[in-house]
Amino acid sequence: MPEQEQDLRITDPSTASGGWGSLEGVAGILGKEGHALSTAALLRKQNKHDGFMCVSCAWAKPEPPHLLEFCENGAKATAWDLTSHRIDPELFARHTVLELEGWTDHALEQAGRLTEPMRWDAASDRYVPASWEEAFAGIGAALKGFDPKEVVFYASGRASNEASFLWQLFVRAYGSNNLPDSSNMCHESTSVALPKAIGVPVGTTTLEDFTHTGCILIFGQNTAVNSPRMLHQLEDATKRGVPIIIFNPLREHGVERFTNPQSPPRMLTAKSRLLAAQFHQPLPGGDLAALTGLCKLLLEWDAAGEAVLDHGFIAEHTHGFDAFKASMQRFGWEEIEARSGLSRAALEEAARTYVTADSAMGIYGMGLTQHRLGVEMVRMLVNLLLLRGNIGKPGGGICPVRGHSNVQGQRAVWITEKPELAPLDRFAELFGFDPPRDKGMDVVETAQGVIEGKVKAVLQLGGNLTRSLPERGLLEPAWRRLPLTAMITTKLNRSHLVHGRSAWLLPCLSRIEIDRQASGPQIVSMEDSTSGIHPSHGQREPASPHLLSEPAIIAGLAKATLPPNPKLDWDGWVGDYTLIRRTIAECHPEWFSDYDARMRRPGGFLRANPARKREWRTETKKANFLALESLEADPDMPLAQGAGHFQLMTVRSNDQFNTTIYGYEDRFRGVSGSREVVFLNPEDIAALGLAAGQRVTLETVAKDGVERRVRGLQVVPFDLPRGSAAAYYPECNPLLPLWHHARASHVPAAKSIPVRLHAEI
Ligand SMILES: Nc1nc2c(c(=O)[nH]1)N[C@H]1C(S)=C(S)[C@@H](COP(=O)(O)OP(=O)(O)OC[C@H]3O[C@@H](n4cnc5c(=O)[nH]c(N)nc54)[C@H](O)[C@@H]3O)O[C@H]1N2
Ligand SMILES: Nc1nc2c(c(=O)[nH]1)N[C@H]1C(S)=C(S)[C@@H](COP(=O)(O)OP(=O)(O)OC[C@H]3O[C@@H](n4cnc5c(=O)[nH]c(N)nc54)[C@H](O)[C@@H]3O)O[C@H]1N2
Ligand SMILES: [Mo]
Repeated sequence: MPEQEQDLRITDPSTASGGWGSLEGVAGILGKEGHALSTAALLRKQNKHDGFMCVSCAWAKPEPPHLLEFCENGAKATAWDLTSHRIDPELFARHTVLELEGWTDHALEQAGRLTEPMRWDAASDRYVPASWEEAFAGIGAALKGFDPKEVVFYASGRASNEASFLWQLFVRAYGSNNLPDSSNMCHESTSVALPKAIGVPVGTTTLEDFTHTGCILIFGQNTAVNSPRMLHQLEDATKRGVPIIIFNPLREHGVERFTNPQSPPRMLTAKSRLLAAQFHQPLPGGDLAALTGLCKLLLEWDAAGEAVLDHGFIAEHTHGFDAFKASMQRFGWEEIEARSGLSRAALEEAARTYVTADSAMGIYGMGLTQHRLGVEMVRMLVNLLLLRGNIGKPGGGICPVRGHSNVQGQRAVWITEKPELAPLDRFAELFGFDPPRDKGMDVVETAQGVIEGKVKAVLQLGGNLTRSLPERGLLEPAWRRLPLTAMITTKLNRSHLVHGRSAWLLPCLSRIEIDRQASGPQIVSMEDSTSGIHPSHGQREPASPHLLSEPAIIAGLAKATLPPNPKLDWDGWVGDYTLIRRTIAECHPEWFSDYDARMRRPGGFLRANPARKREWRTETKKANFLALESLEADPDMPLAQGAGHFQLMTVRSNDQFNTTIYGYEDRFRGVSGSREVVFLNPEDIAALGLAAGQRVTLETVAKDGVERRVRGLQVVPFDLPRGSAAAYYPECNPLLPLWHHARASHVPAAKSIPVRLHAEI
């Protein structure tokens, strides 16, 4: 069995610097996956116009690109996809599914790429090879027997625009809007907050803004780990003297310091540079109060005669300012300090820097969105920007840093459970079927439906839901009762082992591989965090001759499931993906006109964004301030007050991509050998009589009668506020109750779980 975790080692994280390690580090990654040096050459094609778009994060791709437009984590992701390891049918012949369940998440994926379609055989508890024809016919026959409203079609944010468009078209033609995607666990708080605030569901900043900005605010986004290429822009800004102000309960040393390894000689010699001008450590969820404090200071200073607000912008472009201002006056400093965990002096320092700059950007990630009031937190950050006209001006804007490499694009091509977001009338006109108009299920509703037995089948275009969803204790047994699960996937993961009573694995090409169809090799496209749309050209021969592309698998499923309809030209689309892009453009010309030609230009193209031009497509036709009702960021948290109680944030390490665990080294946090850890403040450790390395159990504090525990976590001292704790996702997902999600967006509140800690004997 492949490599397992070893003993925990803890080192001083303050000596770690961000950036992307050394050439040696990258070589080590390639070596582990059995790569020859040719992969190192391939990395030079990563995120380049004539190359392929990285399968890791969604950060923007500059034009012209840097010499090496990839980072350590991007290199890991490429190596992981192009591994020389294969899971061939013999592995399944040797191991029952029950045996494979004993493997770690790391070991399952490290075993290599899946090579042919497989069907679970109940009699032997083994996956056995099946032909594509059998797979499509089997799944199609099953789907025809279900009520479409009982079937869920999840998409994880990696699939291309072309695959995603076909996926939602298939699902809607089948009769369902059950199209949840990874965004539901991620930036859905953004997709709900921003349309109400500024009339677009996506960020307004572009790379260009980094070159103009006077100040950068970062809330709850771990740049060095999750979008490392942004460190280029942050470093350039720092060189221009632009202050970077970070709000994060955890002292994330990787974001604070950075080593730029752009040229090989410098990689060995480069010194780290301090990026952060200020690092504030609020309590988890304390951002709501911290942002209130910042806004309040601006309002107070302006009232006292300092011209810190952009009154012209507020008058011309915004709505709701007076109600917002009144709401800010309701909150006193004592409450702001207590709830944010930050002093008034610290907030004054940040506010002073913010008002001194002519323009400022608000960058954020899961530290804001994955809270009970995640939507309100995003709105408060917009409020702060609106006060100084920092939306739609060069160097200003809101910048949600997206997760998966095409999660933003998927939503743009209508992977959404919300029917009002898709051009359904246009679909009816173009494709001659009547798309369903009722709301579909998001991921939380899907999990609830599975637990209650109302969902009959889950099909996944990527992802690993039994690991990524909350409430694992109730979910796993319910998942096994599903009549059907079918997974379009590249590698083996736990959701393939915790499967339905009939189960299929449908292995697909990685986008880094050459995708040959009737008209020749195909290119696909994705949208980055700044709405930049780029082509991606496959580079390598497929991992196996039996793999199909995602569009081809979706078309196969559609043809086996749907009644014939000449307007749904599955074979034509699969034969030539330019026809898919043409169809997407016909569905929404404003965003996608001339799609194919525009994306082939160097740098691709930016999808239209009216808010960038201060054109507000909101109900009021203005940018809307939100008046805040309360500073309580988490109505469930009073449950967790008392000795041994903590507010738990689940976070990512530098050695994972979501549920894909590359290894056991989180060098930015000084932890290696194990992921079974909990980070605690040294004073809390002392107060509870604990010691570093000691094993503890975390138990969720809730009054719903459900027992949620994770045992055997080792204590790691770390610089974070007292009363808060951090541990890794997905290992700690059994602690996250399904009902503990953002009120307005249903994003699981993974950054604030009320827990009690017990020492283990
Ligand atoms: N290498 C790598 N890259 C990735 C991913 C990966 O797993 N690995 N995942 C991708 C995906 S899908 C996503 S969504 C993004 C996620 O990227 P991020 O948005 O960076 O998400 P996290 O790492 O979950 O958490 C971000 C930070 O929020 C902080 N935080 C936690 N709670 C709070 C809070 O209450 N307030 C504030 N201010 N900060 C808080 C944590 O300490 C952490 O540093 O990254 C994408 N890129
Ligand atoms: N507690 C807690 N829970 C969380 C989070 C958290 O911070 N804390 N973060 C949430 C977030 S932001 C997200 S985005 C979700 C992610 O949740 P998911 O989308 O469910 O999970 P991933 O780990 O991104 O999916 C990994 C799997 O995708 C498959 N895959 C990889 N590449 C491809 C490909 O090219 N095509 C296809 N078809 N399949 C492929 C592989 O089988 C791989 O095992 O998790 C969420 N869950
Ligand atoms: Mo995400």
